[in-house]
Amino acid sequence: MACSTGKFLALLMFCGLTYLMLTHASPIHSITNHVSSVVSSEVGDKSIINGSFGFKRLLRKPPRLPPRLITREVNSTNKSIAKSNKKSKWTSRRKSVRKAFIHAWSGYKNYAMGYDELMPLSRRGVNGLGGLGATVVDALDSAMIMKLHDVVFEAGSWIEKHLPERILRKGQVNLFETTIRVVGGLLSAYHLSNSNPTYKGPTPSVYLETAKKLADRLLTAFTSSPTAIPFSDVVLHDHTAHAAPDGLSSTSEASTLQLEFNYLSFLTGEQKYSVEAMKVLEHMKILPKVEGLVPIYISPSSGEFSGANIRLGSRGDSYYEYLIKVWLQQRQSNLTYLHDMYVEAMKGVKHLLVKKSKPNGLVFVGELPYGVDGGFSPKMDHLVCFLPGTLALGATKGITKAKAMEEDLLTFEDLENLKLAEDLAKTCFEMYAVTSTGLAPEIAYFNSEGYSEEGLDGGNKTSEYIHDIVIKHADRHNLLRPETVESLFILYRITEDSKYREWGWSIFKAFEKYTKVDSCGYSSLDDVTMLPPRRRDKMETFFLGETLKYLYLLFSESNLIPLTEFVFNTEAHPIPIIAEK
Ligand code: DMJ
Repeated sequence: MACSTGKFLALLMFCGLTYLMLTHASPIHSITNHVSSVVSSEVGDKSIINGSFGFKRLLRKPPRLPPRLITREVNSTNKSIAKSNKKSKWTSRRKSVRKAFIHAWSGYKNYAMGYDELMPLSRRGVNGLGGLGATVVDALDSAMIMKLHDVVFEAGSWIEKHLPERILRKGQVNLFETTIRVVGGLLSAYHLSNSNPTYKGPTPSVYLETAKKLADRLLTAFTSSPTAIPFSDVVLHDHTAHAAPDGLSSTSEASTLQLEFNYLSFLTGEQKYSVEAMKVLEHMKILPKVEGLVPIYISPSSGEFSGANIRLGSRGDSYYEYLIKVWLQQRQSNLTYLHDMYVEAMKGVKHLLVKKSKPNGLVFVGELPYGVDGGFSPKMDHLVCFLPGTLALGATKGITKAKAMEEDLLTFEDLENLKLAEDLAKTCFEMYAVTSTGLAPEIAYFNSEGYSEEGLDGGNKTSEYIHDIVIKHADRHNLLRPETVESLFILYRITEDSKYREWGWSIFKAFEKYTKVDSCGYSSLDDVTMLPPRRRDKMETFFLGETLKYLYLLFSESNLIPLTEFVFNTEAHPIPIIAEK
């Protein structure tokens, strides 16, 4: 009996101890188990090194955990979160540009509809371009790209109702301005609306017919000239054309008509537009040049360049732009002369016009006001800021740098031009960043070898380049010009470097802060170095046609108006590349 009582007590103790072992795990122990069970998926059975929780595992249900990701999956999840954050950042910035466009358009529509431009402070319209409603046409394809259906409808309906009649009735217009803004805008609207039938407004053929009607009148500038160089002005209502008062045409103006006239010929099947416009470039091909560079004036009566002034700013700029773009538009073998002229000109630019500023080495493009035998001027118009974009486009022909490198398509010269494009884009951006307003002046000078001027800085004392960039009093205005953001857009597409997007965003913010007129549109400024800056009471048509369009595209995906399928005319109207035959 004593023995069996002892056995019974021993059995009871054993059962009690077993019970305690199975149920009395400490919380710390339990966390350890949890961690171990998580780790176990990575380290396998080695995790069961302490042994003591073996029974408990059998009896307890493990806590429910989210599916475990392996490191590779964690990384790719993090990457896709970062990517989608980045995407939504640019989507929201793109929306801000769209909102700015709506504000600019509403101001124009409410106070200046049908006039060439808006005066946002006086809240009225002004006809500075001959009275063809230039803002309506310049803005239309931007509205299409931004999918602003109401604006497309309003602009399209105005064009259908008023423009054909104005083309017959209006007086003097400038051949170049009318071609790049109105003909270019109509042709681009034709293409975009033809390929997207959801736009409200007139049928696409209205845009094409109106462009043709206008071009038929503009042709007089070519046909009445004794040489291949057209007269600069046309009187619409009486089909006449004449030279500017000094008898001269700007070189850039005569050579910046071809994308538009070629495309019109392609669409209508009538060769006369292309034939007349291309005669200009064929003629310029044989004229004497300075290492590919040309004077900024040309005479329609003699067909010769006039004077020796060479620059890539006003009156010279888009000559160089169209050499490469007209070649890109068709890439036909009989146009290789344009590519050759472009290549030679860019060599000339690098040899004769590119210099570095002091003390911090910004690369800039200066001028030869008295030709190659006269002195060098370290003056650079904001207009020259089209060049970084053009150089990048000329180097890769619109594909990304990465793809061009991968396919071994870039020559030494292409790489050199791409590098110059990047350097110049930085300089153009610094022309904004150096001022108090964050907006560039119309013209900047650069302290450099043989030139030094102090006390004329942009006002932003925190800029590293405050001593490099000189801004003279007469040059401190800002007309809401597009050239820098145009280049940032092209460089972003080609290099895929997001710094160009960030630069564009800071320029956009400065436009918002200092040029927006709350009650109506946006205004040019008198002095970008002053706070607050004085306003000029003018919203140029290219603010809607170019500046906001390029900013919108800069913040959009690269498949929106791809550079491999379109060339932008000099007023930012995308024109489809004509497929190679
Ligand atoms: C526009 O009309 C065109 O971009 C032209 O080539 C130059 N000037 C203005 C914009 O600055």
